[in-house]
Amino acid sequence: MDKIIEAIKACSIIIQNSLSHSGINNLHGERETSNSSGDVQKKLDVISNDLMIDYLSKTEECSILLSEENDDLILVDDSKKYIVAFDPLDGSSNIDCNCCVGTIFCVFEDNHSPNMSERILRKGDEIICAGYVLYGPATDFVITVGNGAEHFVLDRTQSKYIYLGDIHIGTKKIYSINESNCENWYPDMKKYVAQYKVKDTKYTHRYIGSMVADVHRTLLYGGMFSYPADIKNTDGKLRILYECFPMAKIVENAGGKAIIGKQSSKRILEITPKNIHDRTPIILGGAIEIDKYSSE
Ligand code: AFP
Repeated sequence: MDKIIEAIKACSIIIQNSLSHSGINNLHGERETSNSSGDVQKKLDVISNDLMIDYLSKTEECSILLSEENDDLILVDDSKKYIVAFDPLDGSSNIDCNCCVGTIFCVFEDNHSPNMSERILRKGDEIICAGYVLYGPATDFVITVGNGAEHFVLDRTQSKYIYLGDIHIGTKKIYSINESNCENWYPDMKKYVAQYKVKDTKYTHRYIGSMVADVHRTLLYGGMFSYPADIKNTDGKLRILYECFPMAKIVENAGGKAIIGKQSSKRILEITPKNIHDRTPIILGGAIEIDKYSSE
């Protein structure tokens, strides 16, 4: 699996460079295509996706790739050991205004089941490695392989990641959610978020609208991040396989919790998706914040 991690690090350095020069190189703006989710693709979404597929395929360790940008699975080499699910450039609507975006991924061991669904649609608890890259003022790489969540930062002069330490979820009082949807939330979510606004015990609100940045802040500073279900988007917005699973795995291994919400305190990692691009509502963060949620 080392080669997979090295490939993702190598891609991230190229993506970081492309992002830094995207204005100069006319890489802002949209293409005329949409991805599997119907989202309009940004030019850098496509560049990052091609890069990830190319580098991961060349590791000779991947059997199957599952990307946000591809409707179907990408069969690389049936005989190899690992399945990698990834979102090459999450939060890309933030690129043109120079806000943080990220790459998210997780790895499963291929069980080589003759039934393709059983092979690729696996429970989150089966993930053996998960991580993300945050392209911000610095480029941060966070990864979990087994226990703990390790934090690296890119030394741009040497194109090398430097280990900063392990992450233990912070304790600051911050809640992070797109409040413009509050009218459409279900009663459990309205009740849950109301607790963060109670006089004297009130939390601060922060929301970037870029999952990697919002989750990274939640990990380092503390609090909770949520993209809940509502009456318009009954499964929320975020994808299970390559957005919610990796983040849930990292948050749990950093000492936090990640649950579905929507009348359910079930762990995100207990979900088994039915389709590659399935969505789930999510609430993640410190144990104190997640325990405030009640499904009633
Ligand atoms: P884009 O990739 O279209 O920018 O969407 C980003 C994202 O999938 C995720 O990173 C954010 O948490 C979430 O959407 C923000 O969605 P809202 O704009 O609806 O709050």
